[in-house]
Amino acid sequence: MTQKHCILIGAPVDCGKRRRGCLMGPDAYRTAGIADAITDLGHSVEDMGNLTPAEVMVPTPANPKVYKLAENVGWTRTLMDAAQNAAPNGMPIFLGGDHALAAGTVAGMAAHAQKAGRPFFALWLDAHSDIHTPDTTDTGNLHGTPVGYVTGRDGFGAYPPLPARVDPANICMIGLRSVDAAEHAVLDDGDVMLVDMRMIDEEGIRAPLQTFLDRVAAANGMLHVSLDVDFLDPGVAPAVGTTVPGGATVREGHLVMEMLCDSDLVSSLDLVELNPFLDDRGKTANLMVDLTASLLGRRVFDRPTRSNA
Ligand code: HAR
Ligand code: MN
Ligand code: MN
Repeated sequence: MTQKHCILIGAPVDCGKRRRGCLMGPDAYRTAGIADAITDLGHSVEDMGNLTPAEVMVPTPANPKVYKLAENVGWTRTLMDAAQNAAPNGMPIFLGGDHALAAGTVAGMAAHAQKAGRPFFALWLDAHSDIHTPDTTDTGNLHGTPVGYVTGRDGFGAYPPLPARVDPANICMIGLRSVDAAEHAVLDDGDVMLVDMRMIDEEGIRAPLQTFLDRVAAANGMLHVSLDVDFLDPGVAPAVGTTVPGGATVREGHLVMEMLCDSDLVSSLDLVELNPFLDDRGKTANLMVDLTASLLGRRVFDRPTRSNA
């Protein structure tokens, strides 16, 4: 892949759900050596430190279950601006923080792509589809809503106006195994490319990802990758509040990242939902850093390993 300038942006967002701990995520990635892992691969890196949410006033949400609306809206404002400011200078890597942060990062990167005159695509690696709205969420946890926001669903009146709506047809979700009824209602007849765990069991993870990447390449698109810890199986990645059994293996995770590297299409990355309070001696933070390294070119061999005979 081409040499990158990686811009680490700490987003200690912890307001997207009730269980606390994701605020420690950015420092866990730093402790696990994310900056050295990147420079060891020949890229340059800068660390912007941790951001804080804008102070905003919001109306009382119609759905009384909605948790910490103002803080979520403030983070969205802050991260939307941070993404648009960083993207012209390199590849932003957002160190989460829970998945509520993606409302801001994805919207900001979509706005950047629009300014650059390029179509925008998003790859959502997650057990969950996160396409609720503040009105449809059963839990009130807004980390279940960022895809709803960026695709322009109704119900986000308290949020910043979307600078660039993301076309659902330009989103691919891989790893799905926990989708709520209200999410099915919008996904079943919609345009999002859905790759659930059964499909991965039956067909492997390579074929559907390649199909999506070919589409991004054909459109000369910019690709944002949002990697939720719970995409991975909790046996290998326990440090997450929303564990769902039956997730991706370590090798499936690496293969995705290696294919993304080969494609050279990725313009930005979210690392989300890491809760270091729940980790087992840093194993999840280390795995997330290793996956990032695979995305940026770490390989067992630098030459093709299959015989051409
Ligand atoms: N669908 C469930 C809810 O809305 C769980 C959402 C979990 N979302 C996280 N993890 N970002 O993907 O509460
Ligand atoms: Mn998620
Ligand atoms: Mn998830």
